[in-house]
Amino acid sequence: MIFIIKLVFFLYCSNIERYNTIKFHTRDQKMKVKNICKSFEKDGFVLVKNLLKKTEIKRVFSQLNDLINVPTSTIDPSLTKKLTLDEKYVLLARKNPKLKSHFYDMIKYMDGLQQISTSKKILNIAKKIMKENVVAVGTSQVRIDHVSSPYWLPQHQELGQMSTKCTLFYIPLTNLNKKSGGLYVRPGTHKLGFQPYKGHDVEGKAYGPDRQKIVDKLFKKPHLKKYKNHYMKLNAGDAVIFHNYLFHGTLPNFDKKSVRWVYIIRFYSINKTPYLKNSKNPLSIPYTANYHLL
Ligand SMILES: O=C(O)CCC(=O)C(=O)O
Repeated sequence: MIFIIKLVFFLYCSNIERYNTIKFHTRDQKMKVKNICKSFEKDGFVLVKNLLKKTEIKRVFSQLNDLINVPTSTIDPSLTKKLTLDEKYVLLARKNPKLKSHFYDMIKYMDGLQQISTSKKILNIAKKIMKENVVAVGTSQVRIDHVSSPYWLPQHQELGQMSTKCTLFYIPLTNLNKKSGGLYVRPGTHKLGFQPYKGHDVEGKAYGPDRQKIVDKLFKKPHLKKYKNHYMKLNAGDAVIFHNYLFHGTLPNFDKKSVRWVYIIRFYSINKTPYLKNSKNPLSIPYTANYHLL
């Protein structure tokens, strides 16, 4: 725990606005997208303010509430009106963790979220960044972290996906700050390409928090020392768009009063999809694959 608190402090100290931040809802969209692509290429990520409108976020929360009412009413139907969405989620996690997971699994099928991931503005950015006419809209999910949830992820590159070329959109649906944690990245590391380290061939969640120490050790090597961690304070609707080889991780939510809701969308390059190139390849690239050879 002390290690995590130190990490949060360190990340805050290094939170200098050296990186490009682009405001989305202003004139000259073409220029904006050009700048987004430029920053993405240089740093491996770009922060786009206000990518989602307030109305879009409101709609997602309204759908999440409708969705969670179904399992919540199995505990007590009157709770659907009495409790907030956060309260329902925490209650479900405590009283029926299996049904809480079913709620989580169903989120990605909600039409409100699918509408966002296939919206013109988001697809246009993804295609321009990836320089492709067709992209595969991959697994999108809403990550939910409350104070005792163990799902925050030590730093990693995005492996185990459909394609070796992938662009991620990390979009908080609630404001994030020092307490509620969230995403941090190591700018520029996308240019390193695939970087193997002890345990990279195991999914982050399965490997456990020791993964962070291994990654920190990797970045103590003389040629990697220059890549420092960077935390961004994000508001609901902002987006961090980042490259799959950019080292990134999340910090736990220390805020007892609020649940962290973050929408994540992944876009894949069809040209870098091994499944399409060899009949023996599985749809998702195994973590154990040698990414240098793909
Ligand atoms: O939101 C999270 O905790 C994890 C996000 C992330 O790093 C990922 O999905 O790869």
